[in-house]
Amino acid sequence: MNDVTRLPAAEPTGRIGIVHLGLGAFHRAHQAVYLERYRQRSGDGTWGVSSANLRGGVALVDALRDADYHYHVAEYADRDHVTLREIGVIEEALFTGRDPSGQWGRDLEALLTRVASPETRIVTLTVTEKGYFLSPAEVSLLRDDPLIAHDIAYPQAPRSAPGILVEALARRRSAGVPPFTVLCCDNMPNNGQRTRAAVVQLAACRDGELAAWIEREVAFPCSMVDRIVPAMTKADFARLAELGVDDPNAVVGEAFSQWVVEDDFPLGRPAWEAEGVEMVADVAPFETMKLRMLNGSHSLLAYLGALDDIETVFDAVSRDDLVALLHRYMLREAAPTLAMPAGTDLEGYAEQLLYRFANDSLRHRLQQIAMDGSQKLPQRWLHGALARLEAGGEVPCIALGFAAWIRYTAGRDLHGNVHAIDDPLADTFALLHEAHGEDHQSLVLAFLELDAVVPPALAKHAGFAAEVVSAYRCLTTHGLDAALARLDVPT
Ligand code: NAI
Ligand code: CS2
Repeated sequence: MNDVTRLPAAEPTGRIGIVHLGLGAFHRAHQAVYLERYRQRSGDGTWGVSSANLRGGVALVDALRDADYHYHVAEYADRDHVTLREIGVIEEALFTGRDPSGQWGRDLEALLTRVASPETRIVTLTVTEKGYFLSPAEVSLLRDDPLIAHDIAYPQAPRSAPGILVEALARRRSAGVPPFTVLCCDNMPNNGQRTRAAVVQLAACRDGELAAWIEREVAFPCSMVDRIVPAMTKADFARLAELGVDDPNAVVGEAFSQWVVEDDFPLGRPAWEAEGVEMVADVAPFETMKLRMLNGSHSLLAYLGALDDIETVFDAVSRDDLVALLHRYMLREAAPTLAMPAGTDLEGYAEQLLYRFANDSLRHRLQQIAMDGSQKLPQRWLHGALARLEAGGEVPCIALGFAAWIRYTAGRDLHGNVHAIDDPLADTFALLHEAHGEDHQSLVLAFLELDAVVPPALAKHAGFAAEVVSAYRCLTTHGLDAALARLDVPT
């Protein structure tokens, strides 16, 4: 390591203006970094963060408390250049999920009190796509999901993120406190509007007037977030220990970071623009670009690579044929579907993405990206595929990716190695594989009929179905190299 920059944390202020739901790796390495930089530069101490885990992650909450809420973020430009940043802006950590003994809601009242407090002006979220309990293809609340059914039955003791937002907003409304702004930071299209839909639909199950008030009064700006922050590995901790950082709460990410936010914060916000946050009127073009080009490429690598025992994004882009596939996918299938502001250089963006994927200091496991495919594929591939086909184009890369996803959901790679399927629809996938077995055509058609995932017009597109069936056949019979060769990308 040649170049290590060490940056200490600012002093805590005890003043909390933001509550975050979803204290995961990404929150610690993205939003918290912007806020730490803002606090240090501006001296404004009013935007401390209370961060909560609603599902899993009790150990992290407790470990952060034990460390006085200080932790490190290692930002790697490459193997030789790292910035080690100490973060102190998270000033409280709470846990409201089910603890290992089966008890729910340890810090729920503390969280609800915090969110209902007039000091809280913004609530941010990174609870993953499935944490909104919306059907991925449509924007309708999954009322039958056990957690949502619980929150409908017991709205004052909520367990889901939408449930916590509804109860906190109800408390503010009855106390005459104006509502906080809800800022979704998950990788979803129109993420603010989707969050609003989940919250309003859940509120309507409890009180129509509350739902109408939320719809009218609460701001749900959209945002596009970007920084590659893989789950920590033992090797990451060992590498940090060599740099003198012995921190169980540390996270490692790339040096690159981007945040584009719709500027709609009625109760105010930090002056994020000074830290490089792009405050804009309309996030949609940037969000769609990132989801289809970056995340769409990630998912292609995830399913194709994981089927051939490739471990990480770095390993995958060390293969020329997979890089060629990404070029072709980004420039010929994703970019033509985007309507970007004048002057946006999509070829340059694609090159930059390939450069970021080749960061030799990140061990971004393909199995991590492969999880929750049912929640990710509509926005990453399927809406774009439909748009491209309707415009008379072709989508062989997406068809191959979709075939790989179907094969991946069988829980075995092309060499027979078993992997777990981490997806809310995992049981449905297992039933489909059991019912259709080796009948490739009927298996593919059954997956295309999953209307929670596949837009109906795409499912009905005979050309797309045929392309997925041939790709599936080639992939499962002849392997990855042959499936890529069939697409005419170099092997
Ligand atoms: P992580 O695995 O470290 O943390 C996941 C977080 O989501 C935890 O706080 C967990 O408690 C919460 N969660 C999961 N399911 C939930 C549910 N059903 N209800 C409530 N909370 C739930 O993952 P990480 O890296 O923090 O990523 C989280 C999300 O952040 C991603 O799904 C994505 O939308 C967004 N993101 C992540 C990036 C990354 O590179 N890690 C980059 C850009 C966005
Ligand atoms: C990845 C993203 O896990 C995934 O599905 O595609 O988390 C990706 O790393 C980020 O969106 C990068 O900003």
